[in-house]
Amino acid sequence: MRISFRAALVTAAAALGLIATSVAPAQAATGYARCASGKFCVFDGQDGQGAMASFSTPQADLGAWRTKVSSVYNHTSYQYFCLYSRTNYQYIDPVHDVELLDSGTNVGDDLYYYHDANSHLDNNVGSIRWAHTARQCEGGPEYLPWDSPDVGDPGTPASFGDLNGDGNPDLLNRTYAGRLYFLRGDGTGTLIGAGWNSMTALTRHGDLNGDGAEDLLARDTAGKLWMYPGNGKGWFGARKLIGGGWNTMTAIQALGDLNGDGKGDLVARDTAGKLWMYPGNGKGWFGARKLIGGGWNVMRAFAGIGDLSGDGHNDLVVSDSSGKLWLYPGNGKGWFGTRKIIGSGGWGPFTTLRGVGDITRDGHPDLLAAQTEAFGEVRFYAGRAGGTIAYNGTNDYLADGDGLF
Ligand SMILES: [Ca+2]
Ligand SMILES: [Ca+2]
Ligand SMILES: [Ca+2]
Ligand SMILES: [Ca+2]
Repeated sequence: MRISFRAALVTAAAALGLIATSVAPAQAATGYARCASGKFCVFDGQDGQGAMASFSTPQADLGAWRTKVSSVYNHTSYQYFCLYSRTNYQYIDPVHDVELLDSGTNVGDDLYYYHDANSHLDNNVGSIRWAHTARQCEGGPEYLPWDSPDVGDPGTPASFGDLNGDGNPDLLNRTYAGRLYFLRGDGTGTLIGAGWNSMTALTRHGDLNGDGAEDLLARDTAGKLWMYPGNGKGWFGARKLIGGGWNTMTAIQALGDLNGDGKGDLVARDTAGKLWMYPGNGKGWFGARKLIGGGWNVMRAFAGIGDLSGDGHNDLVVSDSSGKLWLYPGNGKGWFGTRKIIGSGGWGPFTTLRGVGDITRDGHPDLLAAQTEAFGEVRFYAGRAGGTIAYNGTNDYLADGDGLF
């Protein structure tokens, strides 16, 4: 794992009360406010003072400014700015050779507080560029380059979790910038669209509108639930409004067919801890909901896993507040049989659980567990006969703001 150099540095600076504010000075003529919209600006004084140069394209070599930059201001639409003490964005693995500025919280800053693996950045910036994710500052793609080790292996092709119908389960990655990518498991990603940070919940698994392709559900900040019909190629058609009032739900999980009619269903937990089952009608929305449980506020992360227990009915995996992991076996009638513990503890940090289909091609669906905090591990657990799971390796690490669905 790469060292979270920036995170450590910023945390230490915050503890010492050293983080500079981004408040524009009253006199715009000499401060950060001089930096025009769309530009990245460098200053030879601290706090936006002194001479200024502004850029709208990446600079592989800052030239005469290499020994002058003491403060910077990000007025671009990119969340990240990447600063390198060397030219040509040189980055040395495994130690970060780059510093990142996040326009969301730190649009202007003095370089006095920053250094990379080579040297201090104050009066020593060789190259600059901007990015949607921290991953790009390190020379990677914006999206999580998920490379499933088993893609293309022989064995039974997966159907659960396969958005594009090639037999390999897929993931969706929402980046820090709210851009949604389709990850097919071969390390590549395809941009689906931008603006997805307006969604407070995303969930998929199962065909909701009866065309055979897996669909996506998303709740917006206003509490509206939208259905994005999968086109079977890894992206989605025009969304349709399912309904409003979904902000009363603290968990929303699609899990494929739960009641045995072949149509994708949904479970949702409300603020009172009640668990509701929304039966899909096969047309893209849901019939009358049914109460299927109470006391679910102790549950944390949810995953529609597919049929882990091996009885032909889709199941639910959830972690609880004590860090245990539970399998709730679907009974094929729309609710669950007696739950079974499949993880005795330590699941608390894994705030993201996802059913990822059968990536190991052994007929048992597998589980993804990720620590959503910055730079967290993405682990895979292989489903086993009898409804158990076994650790199957760490594939990747999340960057700030990554969501996986
Ligand atoms: Ca696929
Ligand atoms: Ca569909
Ligand atoms: Ca159903
Ligand atoms: Ca089952």
